[in-house]
Order: sequence, then C-alpha cells, then structure tokens
Amino acid sequence: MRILLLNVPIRLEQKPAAFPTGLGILAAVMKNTDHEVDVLDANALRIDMAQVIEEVRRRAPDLVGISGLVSTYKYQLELVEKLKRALPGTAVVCGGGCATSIPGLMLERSHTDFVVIGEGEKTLPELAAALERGDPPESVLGVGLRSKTGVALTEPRPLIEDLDTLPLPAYDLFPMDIYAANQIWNQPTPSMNILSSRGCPMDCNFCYNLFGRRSYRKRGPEAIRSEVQLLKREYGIAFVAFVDDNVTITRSHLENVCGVMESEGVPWGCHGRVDTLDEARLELMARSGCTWLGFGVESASPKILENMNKRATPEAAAQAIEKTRKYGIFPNTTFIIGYPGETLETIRETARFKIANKTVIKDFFATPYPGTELWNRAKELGRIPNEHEYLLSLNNAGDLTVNLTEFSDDELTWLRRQSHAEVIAGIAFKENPPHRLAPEVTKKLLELADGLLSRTQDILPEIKGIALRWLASFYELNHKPEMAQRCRIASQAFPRMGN
Ligand code: B12
Ligand code: SF4
Repeated sequence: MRILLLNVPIRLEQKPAAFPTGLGILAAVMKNTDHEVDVLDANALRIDMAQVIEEVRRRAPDLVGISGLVSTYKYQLELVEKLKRALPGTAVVCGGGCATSIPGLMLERSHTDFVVIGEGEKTLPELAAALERGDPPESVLGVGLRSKTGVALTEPRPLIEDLDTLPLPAYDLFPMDIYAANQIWNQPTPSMNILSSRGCPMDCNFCYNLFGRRSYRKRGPEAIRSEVQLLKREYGIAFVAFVDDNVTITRSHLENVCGVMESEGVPWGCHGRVDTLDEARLELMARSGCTWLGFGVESASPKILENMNKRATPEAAAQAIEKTRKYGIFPNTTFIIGYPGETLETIRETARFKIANKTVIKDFFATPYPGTELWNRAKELGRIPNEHEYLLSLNNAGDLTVNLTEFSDDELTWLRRQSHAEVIAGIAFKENPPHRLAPEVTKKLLELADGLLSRTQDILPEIKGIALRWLASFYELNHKPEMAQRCRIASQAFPRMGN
C-alpha cells in the first residue's frame, strides 16, 4: 500500500520551527512495514491547499494520514473534503490532537474515512493492514469509523508501555533544513525539538492530555542519547528543545536527561513545573547546558490557581523565577487571563506579580479545548452553544475565542492589552533609574511617563505613582528641584507597590 503522511500548516505567522515528532515516529514505524511511505509536510513547505491537493494527486497514495491539532479543525475539514473529491478511492485517516479530542465530530462533519484516537504507532499499521487485506477495520483498537448506525468508536488502544521500543523519527523523510534553521524559543540554530517522555501526571483543568490521564511514561537515557547523537551527526544541531509536558517532575528522569545532555555537549531547554525547581535540580540543569526553562505560572491569584487545579502557589512561582535566573537559565513564564472567576482584582494580582518578578509576557486567553475540565465548565456556563462553530474559530490562544468571565469581550481584550502595557512600564521605571541611562532610553521613558500620566483609566492604581517617582528623580538629576518636588507630591496620591 502507498501511504502518504501529511502534516497540516500551523501558525502561519511564524516560521515553521516545531518538527512534528508524532508524525515522524509514525513515518519510521510505517517504513518498517511492507508499505511504501512518503511524507508531505505542508507546514514546513508552507504550500497552500491547492498545492497540497495537487501534490497528493501526483503521488496518488492508497491512504493519506493527516496529522493536526484541534486548532486546525477548520483546515482539516476543508482539506478532507477536497481530498475525497480529488481522490475518491484513497482512504483518509485523521490522527493527532484534533482527531483524538473530537473523533465523533470529525467523522460527522468531514468525509474522513477513519480517525485514530491517541497513539498511532500500533493503530495505523494495523488499520493499513486490515484495509489492504479487506478485513473489517472494526477489529482495530483505537479507531473511529462510520457504521450502519452512525459513528462508532472501537475499544481504546492501550498505551505503549515502553517508549524505548519505538524507532526514532524518520527525520530523513522531512525537510529538515527548514526546521533546523528556524529558531525554537529564540535559542541558537540549527535546533530541533524532541521528547524525553509522554504525558503528565498532573491534572490542570485547562490542559489537554493527549494520551489520557495517568499516561506519564519516560524514555531511557540511551534512547534519548541515540536521538541527540543522530541530530548532531546529521544536522549539526546546536540546541535541543525538549517539548515534553514536563521534564523536571521526576528527579531520576531529570538526572538522566542532564547526564545525556552534559556528555553530548549540546545546549538545551525544556518545560518544568514551578514546584519542582529546587536549587539542586537547577544547578544540575545549568551544569549540563540547560539555557531555557519554560513554566506556566498562569496566574498570581490563589483563587484562580485553585480554579485551574494548578496545585502551585504564586510564592513557588516567584522562587522558581528567581532561582532559575540565579543559575543563568532563562525563565520563560506563561500566564492565562480570563479564567472563570477572573476579576479586576485577580488581574491586578497577576500584573503586580509580573512587575515584582520582572516578567514581561502577554497573557494567553483562557481557551477551552475539548476533553478538558475547562471545556466542561465553559459548556456548563453556556459559553459554547455550538461546538462546531466554536472549533472553527480556534487559532492561537492569544486570540479571544470565548469569554468565560463577567467582563464584556471589549473589556477583557482591553484588560489584557492594558495590563501588559502597565507591566512593561512598571518594570521599565523600576529597572532604569534615571542616573545611569543613555539619552535615547531617557527619551523613551519620558514618553512612557507622559503617556501613562495622561491616561484616565489604569488597572494598577500604583502605576502612576511609579512613573511620578521616576520623574522626580529625573528632574532632581537635571537640577529642576521644583519640578521634582511637584512630581513627588503628586505621587503621594497613589498607593505604593508592595516591592
Ligand atoms: C510541539 C507542540 C506544538 C507545536 C506544533 C506541534 C506539531 N506540529 O505537532 C506548536 C508550537 C506549533 C504548537 C502550537 C499550539 N499548540 Co501545541 N503542543 C506541542 C507539544 C508541546 C508537543 C507535541 C508533540 O510532539 N507531542 C508528542 C507526539 C508523540 O504526539 P503527537 O504529535 O500527538 O502524535 C501522536 C498521536 O497524536 C498520533 N498522531 C499524530 N498525528 C497522527 C496522524 C495520523 C494519521 C495518525 C494515525 C496518528 C497520529 O500518533 C502520534 C504518535 O503516537 C504538545 C504537548 C505535548 N507535550 O504533547 C502541545 C499540544 C499538542 N499543543 C496544544 C495546543 C492547544 C496548541 C495551541 C492551540 C496553543 C496556543 N497557545 O495557541 C497552538 C496552535 C495554534 C494554532 N495557530 O493552531 C495542545 C493540543 C490540544 C489538541 N487537542 O489538539 C497540546 C496537547 C498541549 C496541551 N496540553 O494543551 N504546539
Ligand atoms: S499544564 Fe503542565 S503541569 Fe498542568 S497538566 Fe498540563 S502539562 Fe501537566
């Protein structure tokens, strides 16, 4: 059978940097069968849909396997439609985050023949073999299909117990020069993303766990080493991004990863959880070449963190940021605005936290993904009356797709933008005392103060006080004591920020 694996475009506003690891492993698995395997990576090549259809038509596969996240739902519906029209005899199978989280909808709303739910390494070869032999696909675990009575899902596919039994991704079938050349997390190139584990043992209720809860499995050090060595040898990789949910959660696993990376001598980064980032772990990570560490702070409001079931505190997050910096690793924090229960006060708590911890990052909007608790909550709140319509509108979580708060959409959008501006201003004034500034920086800060003081609506009542105290020092330094005194007196009308 001729099999074509197709990666759909994602985040067209950025250069393609994230190698599709799941599809890469599937390609390697299929290479080890009797089938002929080929890849069309529409994300890396950035070809439009007409070119995709043309290319598929040219290659004339018997089966097309499409991979995409739920945010590519709209694209996938259109693609499947056009594929089935262009090549009616070709079986279409959708897998990945979209098919796994909404198998029923994918079958109802598109003409895909099958969806594969969860891990595809065993399911896809079995499905392809069944189709080739003419066996009933109903016998294959982890598949969604159409039956006489409608949509049917076969029994779930058990998880792959030992990840080390899987082959390395078939990198040679992908346009690796494109992926390697584009920066991941602003780190050096050539770079590549890999995984040292699958799943996450935690249960944050906005997070979609693709492989189900209790699915946390780790790769052994030798498997990780062989992949890093291959990437060094074939692509001269200068940075490895571990995109696992969580590399720091188990000390023994982190030690394995650090051991491999230290001996391979390649700088690396990963995601972790704030409550696991103690000094011993950070020291080990820094020593082994870790330069970037991402963690979700999400909110500095204990109430919102509880709503999220984040099981972490703002204090732990502040400590994690401080210690990460202490060891020379860049802490990349992420935050969410607009969770159910968000108020002006919880937004303020988060903005104050960012200023105190000098983290400049725009919030994501709380975005419910099917299969999460947040999705259930959004449905209970009546905010997703039509799933199909809602899913069509999904894109980046920087866009407001559904409002889960009591604010209006305009208010929530304004709050996100304005709190970001105030955080930038707060950090800029605190970090840049007027006495040691280049003239162009001084000019920028004067403009910033001007803009801030002429505003009528602030999120942080203390932000004008910060600007006024900075102006007071500026005028003092420039021998304008009266102006300085006026600013100092004016600043007293505003509360001071905690630290
Ligand atoms: C790298 C990554 C990305 C990359 C792209 C990844 C890609 N092309 O695969 C980038 C950075 C672009 C990205 C973006 C986003 N991401 Co992301 N991302 C990840 C991350 C960290 C790793 C993905 C990965 O490699 N997984 C491991 C591999 C082994 O699994 P897999 O790819 O799913 O493949 C397996 C199966 O799904 C299946 N399979 C996959 N494809 C196919 C195809 C066929 C034919 C078959 C049969 C089977 C099959 O078999 C594979 C092997 O078992 C995951 C979290 C995680 N740790 O998994 C989130 C994750 C996939 N992302 C997610 C989300 C929500 C997003 C965003 C929407 C978030 C945002 N902030 O806006 C954006 C997309 C925005 C947009 N404009 O569309 C969710 C997915 C939700 C969902 N239901 O799809 C995840 C799970 C994070 C989470 N916990 O919420 N992401
Ligand atoms: S947000 Fe992070 S810690 Fe929470 S469940 Fe998802 S991956 Fe795990």
